[in-house]
Amino acid sequence: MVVHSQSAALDHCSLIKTCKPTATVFNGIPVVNLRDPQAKTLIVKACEEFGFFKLVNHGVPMEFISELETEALRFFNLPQSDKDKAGPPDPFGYGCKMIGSNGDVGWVEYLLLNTNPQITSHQTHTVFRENPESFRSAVNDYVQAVQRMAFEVVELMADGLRIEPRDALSRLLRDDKSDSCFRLNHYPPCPELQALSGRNLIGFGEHTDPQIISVLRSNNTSGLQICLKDKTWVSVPPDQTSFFINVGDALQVMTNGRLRSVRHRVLADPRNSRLSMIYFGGPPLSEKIVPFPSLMAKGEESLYKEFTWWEYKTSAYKSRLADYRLGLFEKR
Ligand code: GA4
Repeated sequence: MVVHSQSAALDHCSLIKTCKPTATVFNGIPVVNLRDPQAKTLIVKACEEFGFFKLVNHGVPMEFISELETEALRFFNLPQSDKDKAGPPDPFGYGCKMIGSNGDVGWVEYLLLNTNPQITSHQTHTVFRENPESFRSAVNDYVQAVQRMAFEVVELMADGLRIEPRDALSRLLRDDKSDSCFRLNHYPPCPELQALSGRNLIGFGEHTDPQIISVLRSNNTSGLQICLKDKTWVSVPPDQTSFFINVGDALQVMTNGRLRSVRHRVLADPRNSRLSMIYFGGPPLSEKIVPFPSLMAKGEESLYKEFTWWEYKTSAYKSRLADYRLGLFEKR
């Protein structure tokens, strides 16, 4: 995304919503040390209260993180015409400003990638065709390490919730047919708009993630905000050495509403570019998304109608970013 002049920048911005940078910086984000013997209890508590927590001592090698950051920045710094060759994101590939296919826009450019090895040959021809092998290998090393860590996190969740067997969740993410994906988001700075209006551009509008779990890592530029239970928006202080874990809609249903999927958004920073990398762990398309029986109290009924991940995903992809997607599947 190359900004040539102030007026060109503002042209680009006209469709993108802005927001006063007023949300308070929140220092109450729960922090979980993956090696803490209490981790399972702390994870469940954080996911019940916020649907969100910060993970430290996660075991993902820092070199994988910095290699991918270098490769991703090299890609996003290419001329626009080169990046466009890796698009459009239908469903995987490079996208710029347009999010999904129903009219959502944001001050962001991104690469959406599949993590399923059966589909990656398609990516080889689109995304990685014009890019060095070092990019593909940095993505693979990073995604594999983050997946291993995510499997451990959801096993701890299952333990903490007394879901049996303890791999009831992780087996969905480990499955060869797991419908998981990976996203690199780049939010360029936009100083002109900030100077003129005192407002920040919305990089990625408010939404919940449809999958089971999302694992986010960003550079040290702020921008991520989460919505608390009382509906106030707070800014999450960035931490480039840690991961942030989000509960997704599917996990909210599988725990019959005990864990809540977190509404979040990203504001672009006027001065610094933000780069984030997110793994979205989803189940196989044919998987029924229903509450785990071992978690239900005697006589407790599901709050949701029965549906498969394919049905939920199809419905999600027809929705606008900010929609409350679970509403269609609630019993009432
Ligand atoms: C939000 C989470 C992931 O980034 C994503 C997004 C997807 C897209 O960018 O194409 C969606 C969005 C996300 C939810 C509603 C639909 C689909 C954009 C959109 C408007 C890849 C996903 O799985 O769902």
